[in-house]
Amino acid sequence: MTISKPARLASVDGDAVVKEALRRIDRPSRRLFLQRSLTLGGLSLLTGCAIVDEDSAERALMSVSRFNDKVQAWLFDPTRLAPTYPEAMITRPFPFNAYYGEDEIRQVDADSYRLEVSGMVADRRVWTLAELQAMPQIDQVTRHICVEGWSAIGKWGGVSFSSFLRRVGADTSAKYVGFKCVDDYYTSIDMATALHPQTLLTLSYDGRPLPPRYGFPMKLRMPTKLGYKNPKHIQAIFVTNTYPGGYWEDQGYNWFGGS
Ligand SMILES: Nc1nc2c(c(=O)[nH]1)N[C@H]1C(S)=C(S)[C@@H](COP(=O)(O)O)O[C@H]1N2
Ligand SMILES: [Mo]
Repeated sequence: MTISKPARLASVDGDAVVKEALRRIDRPSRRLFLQRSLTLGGLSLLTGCAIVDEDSAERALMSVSRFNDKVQAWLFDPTRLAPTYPEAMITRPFPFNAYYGEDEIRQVDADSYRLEVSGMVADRRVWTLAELQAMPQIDQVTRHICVEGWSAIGKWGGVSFSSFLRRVGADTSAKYVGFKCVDDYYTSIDMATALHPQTLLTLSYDGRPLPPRYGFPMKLRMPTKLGYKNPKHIQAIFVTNTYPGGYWEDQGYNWFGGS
C-alpha cells in the first residue's frame, strides 16, 4: 500500500509555491521564514490552511506574520531599554529615507503648523509647535534600523511621548496609537510601545530643530522599532481600538516591526 499526499497538494510543486509566496512578502519576514527553512507541508501544518497555490501560500504566510505580531507584543518588555551610544558614534551624514526622493521632501510652515490630537483622549484639540516646544525636553542617541539593510546612529530630542499621552488624557488601555503625516505616510503602534520610556515626540535632530529631511516639524522616534514604524512630519495623532494599519504595513510589512 502506498500512502498518497492529499489530493489537492499532490498537483503543486511545494518548493516553487512557497518560493513565489515569499517573493511577494517583505524582506524581514522573508528572512525569518527562510531561516526556518519553511516547506509547504510545514506551512500548512503551522497555519492549518490548505495550500494549493501561491495565493493560499501568501495568505498562510501573512497569518504567520500576524501571529508574529502577537508574539512580538507578548515578548515586548515595556521596561527594557534599547542601547544608547556616545555622541562620537553619531553617523554623519545621517541617511535620508522616504517612499519618495530627496527632491520631494515636504516643507512644512512652522507658524501655521497644527498637530491634531483625537480619538480616545480627554483633551481633543490642536497643538501649535510652540506649545510642544514648551513641554520638558529630553535627548537620546540611539540606532535607527531600516529594513532596507542599513542602520545609523543619530541624536534626537523632544518630549517623552508617555508624558504627552498623559497630558492629553489618553486612554492608555486602548490598543493603538495612529499617526497621519503631512505626506501620504501613516502608521500605528501598540500602546505598550507608545508608553515606553524611550519613545519620543521628536522636535530636534543633533541639537537643532528637526530639519525637513528628517521630518520637520515633528516625528515619532522609537529605538525599539524598525525605521518604517517611525513616522516623520506628523500632523495627526489618534488613540483607538480599531486597527489603523500603515503605509508599508498594508503592503505586507510586519505590523509590530520591533527592532
Ligand atoms: N512621513 C514619512 N515618514 C516616514 C517615511 C516616509 O516615507 N514618510 N519613511 C519611513 C522609513 S522606511 C524610514 S527608514 C525612516 C527614515 O527616516 P530618516 O529620513 O530620518 O532616516 O522614516 C520613516 N518614516
Ligand atoms: Mo525604512
